[in-house]
This record gives sequence, C-alpha cells and structure tokens, in this order.
Amino acid sequence: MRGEACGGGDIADHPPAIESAQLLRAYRWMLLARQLDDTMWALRRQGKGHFAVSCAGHEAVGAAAGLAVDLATDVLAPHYRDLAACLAWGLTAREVVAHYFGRAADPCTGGRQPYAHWGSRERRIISQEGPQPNVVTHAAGLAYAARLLGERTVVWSAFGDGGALKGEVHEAMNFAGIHRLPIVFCVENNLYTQSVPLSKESAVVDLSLRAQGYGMPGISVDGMDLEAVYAAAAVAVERARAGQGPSLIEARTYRFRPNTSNDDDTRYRDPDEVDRWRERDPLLLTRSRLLERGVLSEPDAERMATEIGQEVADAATWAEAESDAEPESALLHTWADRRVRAAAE
Ligand SMILES: Cc1ncc(C[n+]2csc(CCOP(=O)(O)OP(=O)(O)O)c2C)c(N)n1
Ligand SMILES: [Mg+2]
Repeated sequence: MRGEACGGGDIADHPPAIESAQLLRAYRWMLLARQLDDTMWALRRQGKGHFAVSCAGHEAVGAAAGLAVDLATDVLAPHYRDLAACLAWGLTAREVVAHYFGRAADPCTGGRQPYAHWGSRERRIISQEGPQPNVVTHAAGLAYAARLLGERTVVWSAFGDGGALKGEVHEAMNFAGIHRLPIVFCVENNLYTQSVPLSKESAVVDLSLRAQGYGMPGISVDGMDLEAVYAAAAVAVERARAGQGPSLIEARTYRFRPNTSNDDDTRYRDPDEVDRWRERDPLLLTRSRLLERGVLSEPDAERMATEIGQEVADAATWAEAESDAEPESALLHTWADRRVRAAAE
C-alpha cells in the first residue's frame, strides 16, 4: 500500500530511500521487541510474570520512528505497544523485563505501574499514563516548550485508533496545528479498541483525513511495511524540524495477540482474520527484504536470532532474580516525599 496524502500536504513527496545499514538496525530492534514480547507472554502463562501487553504486529511503526528521528535530541511519547520504539530510544532488554516484573530496577516506573507504562528521562521517553491517550496533550505541550526554548527537538507522539477518537487527541492536534509545533502524530490503527471494531468507533475509515481539520498534512501508510512508515516518518520529522509544523501519519497495522494477557480475542475476532494479517508479519517482510538485497544471509539471520534469544533469556533470568521495589519507595517523587524529608531534617 502506498501512502495517500490528505490535507494541505507535501508529506508523500520525495520519500527518502532507506539505507541497508538502517534497515538492519531497525530489524534488530523489531526482533528484540518480538522476542521480549514472546518471553513476557510465556512468563505470564507460566504464572511467573504479571499482566502482559503485546507489541506483536506493531513493531515496524516504532522501529521506523526510531530511524526517522534524531535519537540524541528527539522525544518519544509512546503508544503502549511501542516496545520497538522504546528499544530504539535506548531501553535495554534487562530494563524492559525489570519493568515487566515491577522490580526496583524498573527504570520506567520503579515498580509502580504495570507493564508497558514506558518512561525514561535519560532516554527522552515521556511517562506513559494509564488513561488513554492523555499523554498526547503532554506531547504537544513538550513540543510547545521546545519551540519556546529554541530547541531543535521533535516529538514523536503515538496512540491507538481508539485513542485517536478521544478528545485529548483533538485538543492536542488542534493546538499543534495552530502553533505549527514540531510534533509528529502517529495513529497506530489496528482496527480494534479492545473488543470494539473501528466501524463502531469511526464513520471515517481513513484516519489520516482528520489532518485536514487541523491544517496539517496527513498520510495513511502500510504499518506492516517498515520502509513505507519510514518514508512518511522521515518527511514528517524533517518538516517539523524545519519549522513547518505537525503532521499526522496513520500506520495501518494489526495486533496479533489479544488486547492484553487478560483478554480472550476469540470472542470478538475471527481467527482467520488474525491468520491473514500474520501473513503480513512486519518481521517476515523486513527479513525477506534484507535477504533479497543481500544485506543478510540466511545463516547471518539465524545467528542474529540466536544472539537476541540469548540476550532476552539473560534479561529474563536476571530480572526474575531481582528484588521487588521497596513499598516505601512509593513515597518517592511525590509531595509526600518532600514533606517526609523535610520532617526528618
Ligand atoms: C481513559 C481510558 N479508558 C479506557 C481504558 C482501557 N483501555 C486500555 S487499552 C484500551 C484499548 C485502546 O485501543 P486503541 O487506542 O485502539 O489501542 P490498541 O490497544 O488497539 O493498540 C482501552 C479501552 C484506558 N486505559 N483509559
Ligand atoms: Mg486499536
């Protein structure tokens, strides 16, 4: 699927080609994300781990974002399925599994929040919130702050199709359009909001059309195709950096697993539909391209999968043995923390 531009945009013009080394780099993030996902899902099923939220099917979107931005300056306001993006922005396998287990070593929330509540000040990842998709308004605020401070930062703000239809996204996109903020909005449209199909949430199928209402360009791309997302993302990021304002990308994707490990998707999705989408698995598509272009040989691909498998197994063993966050640490980083400290001094 080629992207179609909507609204006042030049976002589909001159999409940049992806270099082989970049494709390989992104594939590594995607494979690491998928293997971590498989492991956390299995840990949950074994009764060892907690609630799991899968990224499987969404990996190309976050990996494309990681390639398109400047990871040294740009900020990620992730969707909760953006494990691949969080890895691109610098989270390690050990940190991800420590977050999953709610260990003291969890760099995202220090064990306060369930899995997929990303966040890291050092890595420029804004804290994910439970209520969806509130973080989008914070992302727009951050882009506004970057503008006021004269920084070159671009913000990548991602959310689901269900989230996209809520008021926060309207407010954030309206504000960003008015002030021509350096932000890219990315709706990861996987056709469902938990068990509710998109047709019951939106009368408009092309979610990128909404860009017109905010005076920004919009484009719909195949979210399973890393290169298609990258082409749109690279142009949108450059527009934002050049002071030309925000863009909206609709990445059409699919989640292969249930909404969370607590969900039974056979009650609302036809398993044949899931199988059809699995044929377009973003990892398989990217792997085939790497092989076709001679960037990777079959033995290289196998070696890479084995190495990543070892990295994930090490992360899981390490995080499982780590200690839980101390209950008292819940008072840190709060007003109460300041009061307790002041009283002790
Ligand atoms: C304000 C709010 N309402 C409901 C929920 C419960 N909830 C968690 S995930 C989810 C589905 C969101 O769907 P979508 O935005 O399409 O993202 P997807 O899970 O499909 O990637 C819902 C309704 C929530 N987290 N916050
Ligand atoms: Mg959805």
